[in-house]
Amino acid sequence: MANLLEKNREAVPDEEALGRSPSLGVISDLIQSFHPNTSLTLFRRMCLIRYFELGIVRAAGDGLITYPVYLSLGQEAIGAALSLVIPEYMIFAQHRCHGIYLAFGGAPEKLRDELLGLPGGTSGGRAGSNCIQCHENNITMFGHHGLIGENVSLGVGAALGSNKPTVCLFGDGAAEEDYVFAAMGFAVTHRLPVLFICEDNNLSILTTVDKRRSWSMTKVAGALGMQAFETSDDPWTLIQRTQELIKGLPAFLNIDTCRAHWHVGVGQDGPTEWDRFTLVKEELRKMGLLEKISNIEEEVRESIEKLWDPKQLRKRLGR
Ligand SMILES: Cc1ncc(C[n+]2csc(CCOP(=O)(O)OP(=O)(O)O)c2C)c(N)n1
Ligand SMILES: [Mg+2]
Repeated sequence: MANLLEKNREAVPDEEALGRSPSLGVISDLIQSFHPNTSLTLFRRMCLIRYFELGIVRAAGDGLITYPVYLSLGQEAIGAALSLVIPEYMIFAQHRCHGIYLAFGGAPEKLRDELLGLPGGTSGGRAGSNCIQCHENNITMFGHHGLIGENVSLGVGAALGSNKPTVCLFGDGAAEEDYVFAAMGFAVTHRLPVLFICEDNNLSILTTVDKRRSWSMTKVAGALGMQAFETSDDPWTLIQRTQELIKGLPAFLNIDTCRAHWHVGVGQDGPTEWDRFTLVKEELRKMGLLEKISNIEEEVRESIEKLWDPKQLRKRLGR
């Protein structure tokens, strides 16, 4: 067994041997080929996710949110980038999905109410953070029900039945569930229009990938017969890669990213390996967009802070 594991490790390609880094697979200077307005929209969506999630952290600290929450802080670039390329896809989301919901245009008030357990929530306040549904604002989003990776099989089935373009999002932990491979293989055999996205934050609760497996999900997806890329969460690279991949579905993208808060809840273990939000701001600053991004950030921060105003929340909760 030990020999087999050693052999598999040797087979890991050079770029993966470099390990996790913010520059893994990143296409340099790609930002310059984008219209500034696209980059600003991208940034606005990242701000929306970041400040919404920070609102949750505050509300939980004030004792106003008492349900479990799965935060997208640190992983904002993924939803923001995908929402620009595949806005009309059916979405089969995992438990950590606030960022996807918000970036694709889900109403922030409804997500807030869901987390507060109020009837105005996405599921009338009865499903909670890990199961966000949306069937309005031109979004078709199905939430997760408890078994990690189940949304991959469900999404493949929905694509088979409807032939509608579909995106299945799952974590690096969910990627290890047997039914995920089976569903991906089925999608290849039947040429289904499914984009598989692994939000690889290198953690399944608290266990890092190297302690859980000796194989690469990107290689497995490639071996099943679909196009597969590995990259970190630079949003411009994500846009470019997604545009390429959707020309020939099914396809797979493994995105190295960083979870800034605990698996569940609002606590933090320490600083993340990288903070994509700050890196994106720096890129935009270099493009001469500092004033514009400062205004966008301020505007989004103010509007989201109103949404999470503790006085209003207490009133809504009848406290
Ligand atoms: C089939 C199944 N096994 C185990 C669990 C317990 N569980 C819940 S979340 C989780 C880790 C998920 O990690 P990952 O898929 O990487 O998503 P992340 O939380 O990192 O975004 C596990 C093991 C579960 N919900 N379902
Ligand atoms: Mg994970």
